[in-house]
Amino acid sequence: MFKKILIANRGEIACRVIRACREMKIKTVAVYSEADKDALHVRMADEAYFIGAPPSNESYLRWEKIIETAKESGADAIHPGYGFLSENAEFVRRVNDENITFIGPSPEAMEAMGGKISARKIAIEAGVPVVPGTTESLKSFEDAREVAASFGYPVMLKASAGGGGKGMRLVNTENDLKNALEAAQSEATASFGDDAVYVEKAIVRPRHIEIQIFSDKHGNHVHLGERECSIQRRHQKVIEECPSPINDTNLRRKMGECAVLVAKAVNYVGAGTVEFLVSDLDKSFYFLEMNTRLQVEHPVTELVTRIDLVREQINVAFGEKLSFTQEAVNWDGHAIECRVYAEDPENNFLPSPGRITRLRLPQGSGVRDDGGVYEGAEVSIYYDPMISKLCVYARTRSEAIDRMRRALREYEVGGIKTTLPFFREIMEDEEFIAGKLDTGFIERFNERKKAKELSETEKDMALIVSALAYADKQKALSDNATKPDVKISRWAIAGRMNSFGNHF
Ligand code: MV4
Repeated sequence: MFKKILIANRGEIACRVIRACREMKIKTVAVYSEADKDALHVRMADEAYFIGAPPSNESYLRWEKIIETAKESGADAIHPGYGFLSENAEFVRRVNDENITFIGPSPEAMEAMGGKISARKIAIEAGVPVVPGTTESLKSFEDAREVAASFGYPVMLKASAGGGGKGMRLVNTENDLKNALEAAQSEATASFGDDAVYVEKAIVRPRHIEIQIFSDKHGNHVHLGERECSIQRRHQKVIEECPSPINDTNLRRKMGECAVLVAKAVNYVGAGTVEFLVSDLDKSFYFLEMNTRLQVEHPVTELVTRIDLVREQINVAFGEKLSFTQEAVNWDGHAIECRVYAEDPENNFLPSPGRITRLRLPQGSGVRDDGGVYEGAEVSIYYDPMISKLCVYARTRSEAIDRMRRALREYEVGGIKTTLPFFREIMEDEEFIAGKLDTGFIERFNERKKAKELSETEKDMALIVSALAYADKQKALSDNATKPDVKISRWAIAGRMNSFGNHF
């Protein structure tokens, strides 16, 4: 087995990888920027090396510095986590050139899936359903108009190099096409240095469901079922679950088989995720793209399958066979993840950096919190402001929701604003509870919330009016009566405190 692994990342995922390494008796090497001198991953690793200034491109993206650090520390493998260098094929080649093992797929597989157009071609070739659309970039507005007309509106324009909704435009009518095309192309050029844009038929209110796949270097490919990821804000996932509320054994098997076909087509190695859009009407599904990394939301799959995905990644990268067969994978119970961010939900989710002055983490049965901070730690402005992934696990979805409510109530963060209050509201939301999840969920949730707040204001006003009337009446009575001597017992005060000593 590897003796020492360098983790080319920070935050919760660096801590997650260090934990797996420790269980496997593998030494760990952290790297850190100026902003992360006191970060949790630095404290947890066996060794830590300074690699540069706070901005990512001066530290966590400096592949030459990272490879040099791996050599200096004697690491025999590099785990990239997610983000940063995790899907950079050139980095993988440089790592391999130094006889260091990159924990992940080959650079060829990464490149094949890196472009959406290339990924669509591979999926079609493999016999996997893709969203109806083109497999060539648009050459002109005329070209776009003909193609869009042939699929019928609404259509989606998507940048081939795109991700995170960048370079993506929904087009409802031909009148909007010209502006949308120009906007998508210029956004794609600015973000990715590649103006290739293609057309897909727009699926109305789809679910976003992904399949976890795993492959070893011996040609074994398996799937670990789905994750429901429909709840997104600005193309960032906020809540994920396993299983999907619309899951059934047949759909899971069919989607899983398709995901494995895609993995086979690129000789995939390691952990990967195949994303699909799913229509609620007939449960038809369409390949969207493949992510060639470990994903943020991997813990919900781990909780339901009880397979440690990071341990498996390390084993497979070392050349071992998968530790399980497809038949041995079984799914039990229900897991939900909330991504806790240092953002202010009452202020349009503005980042809320600063020192965490108080941190109380939820504990107890069925709770897993993958965090990257501690009480006293500083959340900086330089990186993604996710501070932890709160996951719960229970027998059923309904019990998992109860447990998530309880865990969210225990979770206290002081000094910075977090998205915890937002999750507390979602866990009470009727559509969430009913499992009616699709890409329009957050928008509808916000509308329901606004409507509810309006009716609350009306109730408050009615309450004020009746209180004033009551006060008038009391005053008239007290004019010829003596004031009673009211004593509030200590028991009554204690009864008005919640379990953490705070007044209601
Ligand atoms: C789509 C779509 C509808 N039709 N593609 C792709 C990347 C993801 N961030 C958003 N994507 C979408 N692609 C077609 N052909 C709708 C979305 C979409 C979406 C998907 C999942 C969760 C939330 C979403 C919010 C807006 C749009």
